[in-house]
Amino acid sequence: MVESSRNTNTIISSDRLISLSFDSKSHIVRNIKSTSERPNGYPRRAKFYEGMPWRSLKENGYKPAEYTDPKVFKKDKTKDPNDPKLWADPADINKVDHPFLSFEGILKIDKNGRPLNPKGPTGIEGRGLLGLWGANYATDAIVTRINDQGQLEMAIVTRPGSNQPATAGGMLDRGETAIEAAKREFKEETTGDLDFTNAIKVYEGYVDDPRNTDNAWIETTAYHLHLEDNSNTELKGNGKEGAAKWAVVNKELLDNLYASHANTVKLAVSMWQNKTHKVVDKNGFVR
Ligand code: RP5
Repeated sequence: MVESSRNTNTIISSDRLISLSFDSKSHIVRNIKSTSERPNGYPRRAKFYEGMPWRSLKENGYKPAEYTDPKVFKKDKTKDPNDPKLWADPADINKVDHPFLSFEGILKIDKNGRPLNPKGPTGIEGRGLLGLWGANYATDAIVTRINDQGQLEMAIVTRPGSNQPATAGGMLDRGETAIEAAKREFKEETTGDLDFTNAIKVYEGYVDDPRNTDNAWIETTAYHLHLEDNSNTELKGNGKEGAAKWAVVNKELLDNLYASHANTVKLAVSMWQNKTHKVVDKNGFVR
């Protein structure tokens, strides 16, 4: 690796990849993509008054369309509780066999017994493409290394359909812990078989995912694993998630990452900088 002759003190704040004002406590995830984007098949998202409490929305003209994808009904786990290939809740909210919990705190429940999105309305009711009423738990594996040019790189996959770059990740299988799922999903999506024992949990909470609805949304546990510098871990796509590859962690990548992955990657880099006393600049160079 080329020894960087750059001196950490010479990096001016505007050159930093992670601004000095970014802080895990002050940086919260809001509904932006969950109210402005929608996957194929979703109806248009209804408009609503920002900041209006749930109880006042419908009397003030909020008319969200009801939508649950047909494949969610097909995957209703009450059809055969022992079939691991069935992952969705029943359509009848009163037959749901789990409490409505969230990393974001106590959830509001509407008059029909449906859990309400902790970040507010999304313009669509029902579950969309998500199987569970309420939080659908996922995991994200942020794996980084420093390349021969002295730049921070991370393993990325491309989302089917949108082709957006994303961290490797996925939904938790029944009975699986988040760290187990992170290792499994990373291997499934990149073929990289890594030891996540030393991975650091950098985020646990809501994801601003275009699939979210008023009654179903994604919450993730994101881990950061930094490999020894210029690790030669090879990455190969598995066809489903498209090409898996190493990409320099620069401003352009962060601006294009799927859902709120930019938030979790910024948290990971911010914590890594604090631990290593190094700074990543906008072009990904580590100083
Ligand atoms: C995002 O969707 C999560 O952060 C995670 O990366 C991903 C899980 O959904 P699938 O990859 O299983 O579609 O919200």
